[in-house]
Amino acid sequence: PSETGRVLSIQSHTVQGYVGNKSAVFPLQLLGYDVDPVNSVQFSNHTGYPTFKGQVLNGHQLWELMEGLQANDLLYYTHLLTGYIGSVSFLDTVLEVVKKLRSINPKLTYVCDPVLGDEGKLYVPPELVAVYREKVVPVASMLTPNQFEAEQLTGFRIVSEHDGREACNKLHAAGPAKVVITSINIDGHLLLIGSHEKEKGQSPDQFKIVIPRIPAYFTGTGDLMTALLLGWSNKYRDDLAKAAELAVSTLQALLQRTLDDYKTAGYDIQSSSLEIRLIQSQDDIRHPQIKFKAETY
Ligand code: ATP
Ligand code: PLP
Ligand code: PXL
Repeated sequence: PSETGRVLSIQSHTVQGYVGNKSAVFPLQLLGYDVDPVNSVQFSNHTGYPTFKGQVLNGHQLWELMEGLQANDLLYYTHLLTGYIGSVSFLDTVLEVVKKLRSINPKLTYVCDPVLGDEGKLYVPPELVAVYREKVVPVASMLTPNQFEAEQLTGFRIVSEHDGREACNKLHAAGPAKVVITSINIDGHLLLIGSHEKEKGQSPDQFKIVIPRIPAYFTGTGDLMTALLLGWSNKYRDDLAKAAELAVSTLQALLQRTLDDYKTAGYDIQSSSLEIRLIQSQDDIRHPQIKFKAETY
C-alpha cells in the first residue's frame, strides 16, 4: 500500500542519539511520508545520560512557528504526531495547534504518545496527567500509552490481559478510535494490546501480540514504535492488527541488531540504556518481515 501523508511531528531533538524526532522522522520518511519536525527541545543527548545541555522551546515559540507557517499557507497536514512534552504551557499550546490544524484539515489524524512515565514512576510534572486526561485524550485519533500511562489516564490498574482490554475500552469512551497499549509486563514477557473502535459506541476489534522481553534497556523505542504505528496504520486503515505486526516486527529486528552490535563491541549490555541502531535498520523499516503475529480476540 502506497498511502502516505504530511506529518507535523512535535518532539525532542538530540544532537547525539535517537529519541523523539531523531527516532521518528527518518522511519516515517523511509515509509514515504513528508515529515516537518518541530524540535520541542534541543539537547546534547537524552536525559538518561549523567548530564545533558541544551535549550527548551516554550509554548509562545511553538505558536510563533505556527504563525510563520500560516502566513505562507503551509498549515495543511494529514497527521500531527506528539511525544514527550515537558510542561503544561507547552501541552496547552499543542492543543491550540490541534485546533488550528483541524480548522484547515478537519480530517487531521492526531497520533498522541501520552508520555508520562514507566515502571510506576512519572518522568513529567504531575500536573500534566490531568491535562492529558481531560483535554488531550478527547482530541486524539490514536493513542499509544504504555501500561503505566494507560493506568494514569484511566485510573484503572492493569494487572492482566483482560485489564488491558478494559483500559482500551475506557480510553475509546474518552475519545480515540485507535488505542495501542505498547507494552504490558506479564510474567516475563511483553504484551502489546491493540483496539480499534470502528464505529462510535460499538465494541472494538481487539488483538494482542506477545513479545519476548530482551534483557536490556533501550531509549527511543517508544518514540519509534509510535512513528511506525502512525506510518503503517495509515497504510492499513482498517487493519490495526496488521499495522502493529509490521511495527513490532521492525522494532524487534532493530533491537536484535542493536544488541548484537553492542555485544560484538564487547559492551556490558546490562550497564546502561542502549542507543538504537536506527540507520543500520533501514531495510527492516522499509520491508519488515512479519515474525510477530497478532492474535485477535
Ligand atoms: P512511551 O513511554 O514512549 O509511551 P513505551 O514505554 O511504551 O513508550 P517501550 O517500553 O520503549 O515504550 O516499548 C515500545 C516497544 O519497544 C514495545 O512495544 C516493544 O516492542 C519494544 N521494546 C522495548 N524494550 C524492549 C525489550 N527490552 N524487549 C523487547 N521489546 C522491547
Ligand atoms: N526516560 C526519560 C528520563 C524520559 O524523559 C523519557 C521520555 O520519553 C523516557 C525515558 C522514555 O523513553 P522511551 O520512549 O524509550 O519509553
Ligand atoms: O524517548 C523519550 C525522550 C524524549 N525526549 C528526551 C529524552 C527522552 C528519553 O530519554 O531524554 C529529551
